[in-house]
Amino acid sequence: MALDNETFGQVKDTVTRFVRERLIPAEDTVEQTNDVPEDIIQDMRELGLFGLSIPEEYGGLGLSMLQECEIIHELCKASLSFRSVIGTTVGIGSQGLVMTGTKEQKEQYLPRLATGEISSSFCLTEPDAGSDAASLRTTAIKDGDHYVLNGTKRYITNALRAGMLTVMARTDPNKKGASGVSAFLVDPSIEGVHISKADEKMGQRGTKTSDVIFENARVPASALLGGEEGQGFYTAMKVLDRGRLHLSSVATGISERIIEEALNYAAERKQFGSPIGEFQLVQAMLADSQAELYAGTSMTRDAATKFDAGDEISMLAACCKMFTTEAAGRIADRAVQIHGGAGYMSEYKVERFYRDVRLLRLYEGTTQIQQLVIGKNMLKSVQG
Ligand code: COS
Repeated sequence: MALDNETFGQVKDTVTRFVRERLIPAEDTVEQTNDVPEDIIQDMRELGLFGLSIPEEYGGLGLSMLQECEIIHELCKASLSFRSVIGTTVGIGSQGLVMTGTKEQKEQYLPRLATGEISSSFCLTEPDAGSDAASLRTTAIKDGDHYVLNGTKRYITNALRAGMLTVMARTDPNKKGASGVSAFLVDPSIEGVHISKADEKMGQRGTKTSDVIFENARVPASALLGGEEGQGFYTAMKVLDRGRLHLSSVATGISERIIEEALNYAAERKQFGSPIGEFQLVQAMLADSQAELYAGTSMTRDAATKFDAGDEISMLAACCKMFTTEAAGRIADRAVQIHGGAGYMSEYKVERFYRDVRLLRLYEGTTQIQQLVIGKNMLKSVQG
């Protein structure tokens, strides 16, 4: 699925304008209030941003992966909290349903997700199951025509805003690994689901993560994603493969913005009688950042194009996520360096962005997990 080029061009122009005219001017408010204003979220609904990846037949824009990456790159030229509001609905929260949901499940949730009437979250991580996702302990035990969920999910982005949770839980506690895990679509307003207050974080103020606790939460058997037990972990992995391309565009978008901040500062700030951008050591930092941005956007475009063609992209997505998020860290660090002492002051945006991008190397799989995925796939290609 993809939008025709002309309509896509219009959507992209609209997002570019929205970022410049609405989001960037609201960045300080988000930082001060630790929240994204409701009128901005309403504008995002009206622009169709919640429905970027949802098929047109369910009311979304039905973008291809390549198109989604381009829009996310544009959106992430503003503080990352804005993208976070739509991020789980566009990405990991809804894509299990899009990929493997039954017709009834899609009809139940996708139209409301596409308009932003409800948001979704992806509940995989637990207090004792982070990188080792297959060791998750939340259970979903069959009881007549229901499943009963018990367990705790941690750092769940947008759980406080969600109307639908995609929850990975163990339906067969006797099977310890991946094959005992199933996925469920859970309405968080049902009895037995508790969402904790938002976590305090290093950066990305305005994004909301919390614990989701299940205490004998009864969901109908029809909530089992795809109607099949034992598929939850595999679905989660496929969702994360795709999510890592989305996140690579988050990294390249904010990197472009950070370079712009550093470049503008270097062109204006004078020392030793000249703008500091005219000094070769400052140019070297700018050049390294620009080359890394170009490499990151090019590889993400390439992998997204291959994803759209139906190729297997686990390894490429991990390469993109690892490279672009590590590069974003270096780019933010150089931008602070170019700003000198000013770069450490919250008055300048690079101080904030430096903290914000630190998360990119951690969530949806740490850099070390990406290395494992790349290494395993490389070996598989020679060992079969
Ligand atoms: N697509 C489909 N299936 C996949 C897959 C993928 N990308 N990756 C792995 N699988 C399958 C494997 O084929 C294997 O299948 P079998 O049970 O039939 O053997 C199963 O899943 C388990 O795979 P593997 O043995 O590689 O699992 P491990 O437990 O060793 O680890 C990693 C897998 C580390 C890659 C996984 O746990 C992971 O991605 N962890 C990070 C989790 C993460 O990103 N968390 C962030 C939470 S969301 S913000």
